[in-house]
Formats: sequence, structure tokens, C-alpha cells
Amino acid sequence: MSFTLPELPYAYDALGEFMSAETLEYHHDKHHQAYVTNGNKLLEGSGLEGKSLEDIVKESFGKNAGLFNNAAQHYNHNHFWQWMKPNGGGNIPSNVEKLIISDIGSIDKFRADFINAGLTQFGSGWAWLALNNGKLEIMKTPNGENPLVHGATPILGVDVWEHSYYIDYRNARPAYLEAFFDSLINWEYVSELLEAAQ
Ligand code: MN3
Repeated sequence: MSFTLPELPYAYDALGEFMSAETLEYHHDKHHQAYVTNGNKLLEGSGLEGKSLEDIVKESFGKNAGLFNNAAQHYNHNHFWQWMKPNGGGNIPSNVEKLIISDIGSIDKFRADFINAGLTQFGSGWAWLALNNGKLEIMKTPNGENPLVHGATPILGVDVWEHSYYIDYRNARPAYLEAFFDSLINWEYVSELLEAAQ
């Protein structure tokens, strides 16, 4: 297989004030494209050419840093575009809500802890909601690393690299994370991923 850049699932200006067209043009067309281009170059001769993207991510971790960084970021961004939608946020589907309440405690606690994970990820990285041994947990990872390499399945993730928010929020990572949670999350996609992972 080779990596290909997916189209954004909405127009560049569809996320309005919460994530601008300028941010999405740079983030999708330049940053994600670079992970695809560099990942394809590094995949050649790696011995992992016939594998799925998930297996390339897991099998290159700790062994082939260049390929891992680009393949993992390709995987992360493929989902990240779908973890957002116009008029997102709001009601959480019942399958996700039930498991958050039983495994994390409450929706308010989940919101606070998820935002805090993004805030306290020092430097570039991601905050996650992941299914680990049948339980939902909040994780944070540096750079391109993701829950797959820790034996868990990502259900929701937010990119806290500065390229994801600096144009719209400057240094205000908290405001970006609150807007992501309250106004951008595509909970139907989160619900589908949870169902597929169970
Ligand atoms: Mn990014």
C-alpha cells in the first residue's frame, strides 16, 4: 500500500470561527501532505510495504523513527479531520456517554480531564480518549505517538501541535481545547469507533 491524503470531509471554511480556513489549508494541505509524502518515501525498502497503516504504525514504533513519525501522524490526521464537524460538540451518543460515566465518572470530569491532558502535554503531541482492555481512559502522547502503540484503540483525539491552533488562538491552547470539545467534536464518529473497537 502507499499513503494518500484524504480529502477534508467538509469545506475549508465549514468550521467557522472555531477553526479557520487558513488553519485547515495549512494543516491539511501542507502538514498532513508532508506526512504522506515523507511516509511514502520512508515506506519504500522498510519491509513493511504490504502492511495496513495500523500495522505499519505499530511495527515501526521504536524501530524506524522516521517512518513511524510520518505514518503515525498520517493515521492521527486521517481521524482528526473526522473527529470534527460543523456544529459539532453537544449531545454525546448514549453508547459513549454510558461508558464515559462508568469508566471515568461523569461527563464533566471527562471534559475537564481531556482538556487538562491536552494542556499538560508539554510541547507537541495529542490528547486522547482510548479504549484499553475494554475500558475508556484518557491518555496524552508526545509528537506522533498514539494509543495504538500502547495496546489501546483511539476513540477521540485532539492535535495540540501549535500548527493546529496558533493562527486562530495564538498561544491560548486552553481556549482551543475548550472550543474543540464544546463546538467541534463529531460525536457520531466517536460512537462508530467505539462500537467497532468493542
Ligand atoms: Mn497536526
